[in-house]
Amino acid sequence: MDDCIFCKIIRGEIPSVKVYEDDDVLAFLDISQVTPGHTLLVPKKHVPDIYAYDTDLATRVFQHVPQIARAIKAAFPEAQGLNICNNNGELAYQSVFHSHIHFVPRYTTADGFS
Ligand code: DGP
Repeated sequence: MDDCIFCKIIRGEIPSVKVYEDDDVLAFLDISQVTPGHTLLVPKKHVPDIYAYDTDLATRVFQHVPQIARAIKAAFPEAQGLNICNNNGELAYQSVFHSHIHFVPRYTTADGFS
């Protein structure tokens, strides 16, 4: 997809901070860090949302979820929780229509948690 921002990141046309990469997926830091370590996992194949996955692609992408979670936990040991989510559709707050999985580490703070 020529004008897809995540396809441009995958092609290296836009810089990103890479967390993991193989033939099927790329994980990189979200530009809008909800908390430190906020990471996105994307398939290299352009699919707009979860409805476009076949079983093979789902396996190739989602098999990496525990591995990325462990990498974030190791890199941000002060995080005491981790949200993993996948937004589908504008009503569900999807803003980039190249499917992606969010990993948002959670921290205790003086005020409570972030
Ligand atoms: P969502 O709202 O679920 O579609 O999340 C899209 C995320 O993509 C959002 O948290 C910000 C992130 N994002 C958008 N553009 C860029 C970019 O150019 N680089 C990086 N690293 N992240 C981006």
